[in-house]
Amino acid sequence: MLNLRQMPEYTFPEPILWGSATAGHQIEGDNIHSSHYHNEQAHPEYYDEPSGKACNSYELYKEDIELLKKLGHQAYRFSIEWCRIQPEEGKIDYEALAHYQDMLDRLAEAGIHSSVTLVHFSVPWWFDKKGGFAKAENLHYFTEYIDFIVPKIADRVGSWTILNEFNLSRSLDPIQLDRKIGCLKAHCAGALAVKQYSNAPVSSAHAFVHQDPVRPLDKLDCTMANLSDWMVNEFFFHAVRTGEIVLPYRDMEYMPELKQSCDYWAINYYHRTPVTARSKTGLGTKLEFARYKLVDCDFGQREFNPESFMQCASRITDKPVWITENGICCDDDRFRIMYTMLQLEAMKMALAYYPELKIKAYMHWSLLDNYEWSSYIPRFGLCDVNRETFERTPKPSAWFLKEVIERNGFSGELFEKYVPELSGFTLYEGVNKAIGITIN
Ligand code: IFM
Repeated sequence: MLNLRQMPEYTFPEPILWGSATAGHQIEGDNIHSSHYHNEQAHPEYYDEPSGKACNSYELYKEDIELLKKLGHQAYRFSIEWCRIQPEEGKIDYEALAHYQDMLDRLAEAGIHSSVTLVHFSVPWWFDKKGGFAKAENLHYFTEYIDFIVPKIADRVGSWTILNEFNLSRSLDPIQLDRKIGCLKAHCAGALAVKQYSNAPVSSAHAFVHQDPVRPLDKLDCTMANLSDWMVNEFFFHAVRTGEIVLPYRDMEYMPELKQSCDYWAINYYHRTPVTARSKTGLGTKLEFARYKLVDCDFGQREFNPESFMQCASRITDKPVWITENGICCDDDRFRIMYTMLQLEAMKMALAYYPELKIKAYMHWSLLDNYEWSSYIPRFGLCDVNRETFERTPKPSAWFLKEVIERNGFSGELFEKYVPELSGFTLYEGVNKAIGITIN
């Protein structure tokens, strides 16, 4: 068993580009022209709370860049909100453009690599109303936007992700399939358009969730896990490797341009999904020992599962891998440090097991405690954000990561420095129920 305190000093064999990631809607605040903001107002019943002012980063972006500097980050992944640039169909907001240009300039001055996401879930409300990416005839709105924005910022962007995590749905529902195909085509069109103006590497961020059969010897569990894996993961890798768009109950489409659409694999890695044939949803429950919640709400991404990173990594050795998100939501920051240690160890082991694997970047999700799409309770941040004053306060995990960055590695002694003891912490079992467990 791994003793985190006794792990030997390890330096990654190649320099890794270290940093953190955020997304516009989750941190900027008052994102009033976005689909998400609209839905939060129109359907409060689906949300625990609205995003409101989020972390007020649209105003405080200079402060955020100072924070990145202070924490030693070499790269910052953030998204440009399409709906701020085009709040209405056919209308450009030049002030918003100047805002993002200034942000990119300041990041460049600070020597921080800008990793720009063009669509991190939220899109303009006017585009969503037309059916968004699920409608093939809407694609031109996106490519027109790309042709506008990219030349205005290309000289300052270090790397691109066109879309974020459109792979996630396992659904066979026709609209979901249309959306997935639409996103794949938008990714492809976006990547090719970006390449006309920029030499910086391009990809789309893939939430790589290992689909784990609950009973590995059960034929139907494995069949379901394979199907889920195709729906969530492999359809994307397959499309980019071969140009074939292959989804169930659809004719295959061949788009040779897809083959040039990713220079690297942008991987958001958090956890795995247990898959079972013995439930209507196909989803297995988390194992009993992973049942305790690290935040006071029901939230899936709470599992420590570095092994499944190894399984994912073994499948993506054919292009450089950038970890564009990785992190955990927890109230007790010591869990974040533990989780990150285990992830670093998994990266080390993956590099040792799969010599062809190239891990080029690691961006922690997230710089700030931010709006987790429905609630502020799951806290992924390296920095706490005061919900009234918006003051940012780095947590110990932020200083821990700073030292990882400085060494391009990690050690048990570093862990010991930041987590001298692990007792007296709070876990939650079920909704709003704190339980006491002591680990010595
Ligand atoms: O907050 C999200 C992010 O927007 C996309 N990836 C997963 C994160 C944590 O849930």
